[in-house]
Amino acid sequence: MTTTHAASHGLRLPPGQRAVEGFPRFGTHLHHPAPEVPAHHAIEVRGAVRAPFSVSMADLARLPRRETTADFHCVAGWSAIDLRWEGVGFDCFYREVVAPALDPAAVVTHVVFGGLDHHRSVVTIEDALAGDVLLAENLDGRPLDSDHGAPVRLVSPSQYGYVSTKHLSRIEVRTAPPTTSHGSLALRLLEEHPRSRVWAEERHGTLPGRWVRPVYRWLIPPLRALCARGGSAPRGAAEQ
Ligand SMILES: Nc1nc2c(c(=O)[nH]1)N[C@H]1C(S)=C(S)[C@@H](COP(=O)(O)O)O[C@H]1N2
Ligand SMILES: [Mo]
Repeated sequence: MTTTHAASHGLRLPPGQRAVEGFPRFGTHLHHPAPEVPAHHAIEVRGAVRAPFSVSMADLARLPRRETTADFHCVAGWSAIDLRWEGVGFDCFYREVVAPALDPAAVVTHVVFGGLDHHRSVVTIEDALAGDVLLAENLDGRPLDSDHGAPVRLVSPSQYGYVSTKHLSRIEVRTAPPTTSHGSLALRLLEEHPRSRVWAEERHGTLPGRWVRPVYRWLIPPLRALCARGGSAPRGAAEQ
């Protein structure tokens, strides 16, 4: 199945986004080089399941494949155009692998996706099961490199980039949202929206998306500088 999000009409980009050349490495953990991938990488499934279990890359390879061509939108305001992802649809993974293992009494409301670098994203079950959400292993016909989330990442093109956890190593199914402690002022300023849908400009938990646009945009150059120091060669024109 192929899903194409790239609208051919004039309203191609969601509000407040600007296209960049190429696809920069970006994120919340840029001060570190991309994590080493263990030789036998596996995704741990835990939470509202009868017992936690691991899904190896070989297990994943046995599920039906799906391709999604979509633009990728970072909350800081850059968009990478026309990326072709290939992997396993998260709805299929959920139906085939997670659902049979669920605690029978559990009513799942949220899924938490965790990465090897401890980045994590919280997604409502409705958003996680949308048809364009993938556990992606390939980008533009090649296996993911470490910049973009080797060996497997979440890709949720309708939500801001921080949802798309790279180096995916943990999937936690939950019956309530996790409680996040926004202790410091800095964390409160960058409060995530519970849905994070790009076309609704849900950039922030409490403030209107268009208000926080300029603040997030200022963050791009310092974050890119961190990326360069993190040991990974920056490529493409990331700066606005
Ligand atoms: N594991 C992990 N996943 C992550 C991040 C991160 O720092 N670590 N950053 C997020 C953010 S904010 C963005 S915009 C995208 C960037 O993806 P890219 O580096 O492939 O461009 O990854 C998201 N997923
Ligand atoms: Mo981002």
